[in-house]
Amino acid sequence: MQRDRHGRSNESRADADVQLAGRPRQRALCVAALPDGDDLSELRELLRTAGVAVVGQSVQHRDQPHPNTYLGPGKLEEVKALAAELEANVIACDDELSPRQGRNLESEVGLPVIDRTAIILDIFAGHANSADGKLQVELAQLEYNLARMRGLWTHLERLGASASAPGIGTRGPGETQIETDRRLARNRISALRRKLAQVKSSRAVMRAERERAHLPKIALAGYTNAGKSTLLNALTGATVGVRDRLFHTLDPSTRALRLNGRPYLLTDTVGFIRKLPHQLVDAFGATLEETIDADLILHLVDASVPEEEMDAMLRAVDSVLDEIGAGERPRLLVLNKGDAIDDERREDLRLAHPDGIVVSALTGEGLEALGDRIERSFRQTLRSVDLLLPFAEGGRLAELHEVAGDLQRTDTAEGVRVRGRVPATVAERYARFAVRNGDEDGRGV
Ligand SMILES: Nc1nc2c(ncn2[C@@H]2O[C@H](COP(=O)(O)OP(=O)(O)OP(=O)(O)O)[C@@H](O)[C@H]2O)c(=O)[nH]1
Ligand SMILES: [Mg+2]
Repeated sequence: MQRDRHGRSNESRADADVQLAGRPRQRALCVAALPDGDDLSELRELLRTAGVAVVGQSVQHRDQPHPNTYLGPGKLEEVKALAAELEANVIACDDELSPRQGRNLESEVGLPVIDRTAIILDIFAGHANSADGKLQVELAQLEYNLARMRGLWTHLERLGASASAPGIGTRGPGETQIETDRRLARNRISALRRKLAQVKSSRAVMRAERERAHLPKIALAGYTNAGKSTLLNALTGATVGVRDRLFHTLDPSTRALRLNGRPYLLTDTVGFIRKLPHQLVDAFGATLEETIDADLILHLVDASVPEEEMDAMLRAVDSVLDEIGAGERPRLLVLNKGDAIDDERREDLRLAHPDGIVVSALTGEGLEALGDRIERSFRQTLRSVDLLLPFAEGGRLAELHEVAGDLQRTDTAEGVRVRGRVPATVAERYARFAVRNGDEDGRGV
């Protein structure tokens, strides 16, 4: 089967095209203001995922986008002509546009403009399945739209103010409508925030239940389409949906994972992207908490793409992890799609990322080694614990046995005294049963 550099097969692309057939086609001309280069492949991929056809692209090299029109005046003329020639009916911009830039660009080129954030929000809206996911997307979309309404409103306000004296009759007729819309949007935003807060607390309950199982938690994080869901399936035998499209997974799913008989919990969640709209990071806070909470983060990256592209993806994920407060969590770099790279690239990867581990979630290559690395990283944190489990907590003993392997147990009058070595995170969760702190006992035996 032929694959392109994204490891995508021709067949799966054909599938996507078949699915799109029958839908009214938007024909987009992609534009971007970049310091250098002209790679808009990701924007094209986003549009493909959103079901929009791409008819061409135009890049202007500038250090910063034009503050009023995004592109400079000369370039705007060129884009207008190109759009007419290619029969584009929409302009797609690779950055989030300020409300003003969006408005001006539309009127200069005479076509509707969609920016990167709107495209990503649209994809999220199409992929959200669960009730939570839908709420989160709606919130992000409303916030995006509210900012644009405000832009329009200030614009009209300025028109009104230009009349002789402000007062009754100077307010544009559109303004009151917009104020109403804004008020409705704000009310809806507050309602959504309240609902999401409930979701968050019920998630916290679920998490607390899982924590009662005291299992070490691992989260998959990575750029969208890196293969996170494929890896979850390969490691746990789960059947989480996998598709060659961006942002296929929006809802977290957690599965039990066993490595050499020891149990862990593995969570797959929403993918990251460069310039991830902050509205989404905000709205998906509850979902992303699964990542923040993990004892170990597997940072998965598609290693089959060129080095610079891979670096950009690694950096994008790092910055989102920082932003959500997971920057300091222990991390393991997993270089996926090893089946799609040649020996030379493999060697380059080994030199550039000595700590990384090459795997293929598709063929299973490297998964055993990955399992060993996961185990090792937990083993490095092993701490001695000396616990007294009251008889009423007898069920925990079995859990502890699973996580710890060797346990010394003695029955006493108050309960079962247990000594053994467990990963630091597990030790913390059992701290309240501690007879003596593991640290006093001496680490690293
Ligand atoms: N060649 C190759 N393709 C892979 C591998 N792992 C995943 N893929 C493909 O990459 C695409 C994306 O895989 P997913 O598992 O859906 O990726 P994801 O990271 O969960 O993506 P999102 O949920 O969209 O963030 C699919 O077409 C997979 O078949 C791999 O090891 N090798
Ligand atoms: Mg996925």
